[in-house]
Amino acid sequence: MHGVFDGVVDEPWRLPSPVSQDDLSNWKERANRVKDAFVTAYLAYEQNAYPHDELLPGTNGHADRLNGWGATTVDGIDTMVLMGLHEMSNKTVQHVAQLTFDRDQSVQFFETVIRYLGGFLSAYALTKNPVFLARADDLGRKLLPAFNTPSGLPTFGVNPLTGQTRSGWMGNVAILSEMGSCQMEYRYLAHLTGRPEYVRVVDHVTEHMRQHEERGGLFPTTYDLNSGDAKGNSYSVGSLADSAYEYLIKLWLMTDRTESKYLDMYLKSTEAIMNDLLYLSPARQLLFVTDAYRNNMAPTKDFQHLSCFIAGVFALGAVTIPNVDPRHAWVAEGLAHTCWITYADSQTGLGPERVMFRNGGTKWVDEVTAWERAGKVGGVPPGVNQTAPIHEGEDMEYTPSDHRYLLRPETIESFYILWRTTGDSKWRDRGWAMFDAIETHTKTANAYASISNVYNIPTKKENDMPSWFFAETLKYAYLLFTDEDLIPLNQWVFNTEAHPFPIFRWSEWETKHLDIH
Ligand code: DMJ
Repeated sequence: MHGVFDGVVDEPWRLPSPVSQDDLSNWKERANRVKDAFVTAYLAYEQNAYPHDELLPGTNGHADRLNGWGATTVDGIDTMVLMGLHEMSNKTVQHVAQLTFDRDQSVQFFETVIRYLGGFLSAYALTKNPVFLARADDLGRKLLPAFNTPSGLPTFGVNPLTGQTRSGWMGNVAILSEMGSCQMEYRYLAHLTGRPEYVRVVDHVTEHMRQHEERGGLFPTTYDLNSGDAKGNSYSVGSLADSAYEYLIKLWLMTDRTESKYLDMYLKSTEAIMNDLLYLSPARQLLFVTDAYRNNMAPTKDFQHLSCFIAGVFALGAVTIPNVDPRHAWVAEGLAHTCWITYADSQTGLGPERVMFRNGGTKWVDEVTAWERAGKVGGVPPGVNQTAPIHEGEDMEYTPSDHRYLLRPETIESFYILWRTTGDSKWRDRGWAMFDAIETHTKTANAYASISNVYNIPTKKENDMPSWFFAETLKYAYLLFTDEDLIPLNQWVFNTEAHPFPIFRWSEWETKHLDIH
């Protein structure tokens, strides 16, 4: 089994064999509980909200914040397939087949790419039903006008019928997470269709990012759509930024580790993240990732649930990058632990949307370097300890600044990747505690709902059940508990909405025709 402190890369990957036979029935049962949760929630959506985007679980109403194309259905198809819910997934084919995109409406480019395009592509990859590919190709083409800007960076919104673009709430800028999270989808689509324009538009964006690396590998969070100049005031791996970093390593993995430019960018980025954005809390030695101001690199000390995905990204790099610095595995372990602590410290066992660390805090890179120089006393790097959750009256060292739990996936996502790449069963156990808390504290009469405060019991339910609950949270929980390795990480790579795409290699013809370089 691959130990997290080995810093060894296996060729081919040596992924752990899951669990001992003794545990089998227990975990199978747990996986089935997740499947039951999916079925319950989806049926409630189907009965009360289909074909709209999302169920409003408090009123049994519906919301159409994601184009009104049935986001919950499309986001959920691959989860249905993986859970073996074939009757349910077969029913979605008809829904997808009748979707047309010649609609005079403005849609959000990023959300449409990661949820709908990503959903169609993974549904196609898993079922080989050509309906999904046809819709993906149609949608991919209709969204292309988003790139018709002087800088070539995509706009916030685009009208799939007229090609008219529109700016979003931040004005005439491209947001880092949005411009950096369309490359996997369009490149895989180009592989399936042979259309060079798909590669051309997204490779231009990645190249733009490469030319705007700062501090060795960080990217500012916004860019002027006309000049392409960086405008953002901060660096972050959370809101406005997150998946742009995730896609660097995933682009390298998706084409079977053949395109080293993505690995180079990823290694530079992670080095810069480790140097500039990682901090340690003084007492509990909790490793956390925070934003820093671009002008003086002062940390905001803000720690977001959204940022918890990056523990899984570091874990993936730790087992796939040849001779990678062992710090990558330590960061994965330490950050995932802190994400867990924010869950385990709370009354509900669910993690808040945001917390603010207090009382100073030191840069992790300085502490770890000092620890190494001093002869690695104790054998465990700073921030990689396994601190227990807090007891009544003790200081958490952070103040919750947004108390909600929005059924988000990032923490369980990282646990799943850590479980599959390290074989350490604590990630599974913690994931189970998390799912148990979801069952106990987010369940409504017939579905599940975001909650307004993870520190108050009984919980107040919000009238909201996001489609990512179906695409990501329940999928990662199921994959974490099921013994069968349904999506081996050396054959598949997940987009940022947890839609798995197969790892492939460009053929010689594709390299020329699609101008892969
Ligand atoms: C999802 O839509 C995606 O994971 C995205 O990258 C970030 N936000 C949500 C889930 O929290």
